[in-house]
Amino acid sequence: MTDHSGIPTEILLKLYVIISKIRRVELRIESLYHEDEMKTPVHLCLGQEAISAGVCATLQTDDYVFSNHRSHGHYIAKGGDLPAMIAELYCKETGCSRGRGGSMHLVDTSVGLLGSSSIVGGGIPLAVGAALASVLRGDGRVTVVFFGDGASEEGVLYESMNFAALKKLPVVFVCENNFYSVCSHQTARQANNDISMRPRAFEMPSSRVDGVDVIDVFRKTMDAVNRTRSGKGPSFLECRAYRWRGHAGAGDNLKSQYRKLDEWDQWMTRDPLQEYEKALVAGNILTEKKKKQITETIDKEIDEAFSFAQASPLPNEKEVTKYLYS
Ligand SMILES: Cc1ncc(C[n+]2csc(CCOP(=O)(O)OP(=O)(O)O)c2C)c(N)n1
Ligand SMILES: [Mg+2]
Repeated sequence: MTDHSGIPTEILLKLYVIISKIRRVELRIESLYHEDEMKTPVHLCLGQEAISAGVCATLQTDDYVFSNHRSHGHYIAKGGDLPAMIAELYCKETGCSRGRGGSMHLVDTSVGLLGSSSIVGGGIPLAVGAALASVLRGDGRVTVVFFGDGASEEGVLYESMNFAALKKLPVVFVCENNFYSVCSHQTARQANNDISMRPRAFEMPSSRVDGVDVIDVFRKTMDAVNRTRSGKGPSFLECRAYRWRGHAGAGDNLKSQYRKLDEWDQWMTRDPLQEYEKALVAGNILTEKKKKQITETIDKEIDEAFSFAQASPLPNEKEVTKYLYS
């Protein structure tokens, strides 16, 4: 684990709270999903929590984030309203997209989360557009876009990187490389699997990040965000971590045999939450008492969010097309 010295205790604890919160929300969704009351596909980000937490902790509330189908961690880390997120999963009128979007279309403009897209790669050009708007308005905001290794195969990424580099736009491209696009391993899809190398064709700074290590994520994103905020143009981060569950829905899909078991075993030795917890305890930043307190507070928040969602009304049948763009 990367050394955390020099990072204020308040930030270190905030990172811990966010990783724990994402973990516990995802586990709760997973445990209730079989009830079939959440009428939405879900793409859990278990195993990838440190990326959302480390990236978003470098941003200000009014900085922009664009997310993808695996959106829960991004939403929570950017400070999105939890009851509204859970209500969206239950497709309720009180959801953050009024129950019309479900898990893949989370949005909370009050904290700069301008949208999530189920179109693989769909958020990338939107993020570049938002960054261009920030330059034209002179608002000093930074935009971050999260996308997967599968999205890195879409042509739109290369058009977008070129334009962002040309115009020195304040955008940070964050590729979450979990090695799979649905059930296809990266090596079965990409001629060169070093994604971090590709932005260099546009003379864009790019780093490989250990996406299990929240401090590595935090430090490298901080460099990229500071650089872009000072007008020096975009950066690219390839954050490597492992998707613990199947592509969509609850549970793992080891039985479908598209993963190699030794690969799985190796990644299961690396838990972003446990590794960080161990480092904080060793650094006397986290005590058992504090840990218990954090966990209890999060669980209470989750209980309330689910109760709110379950008790909320569904959209009125006559209004299902309201708020939809056509
Ligand atoms: C343009 C487009 N192509 C294909 C799909 C179907 N699809 C949904 S998710 C997904 C995998 C994306 O993989 P990756 O970008 O690595 O994200 P991950 O699911 O691993 O987080 C695919 C192919 C889609 N939604 N949009
Ligand atoms: Mg992937």
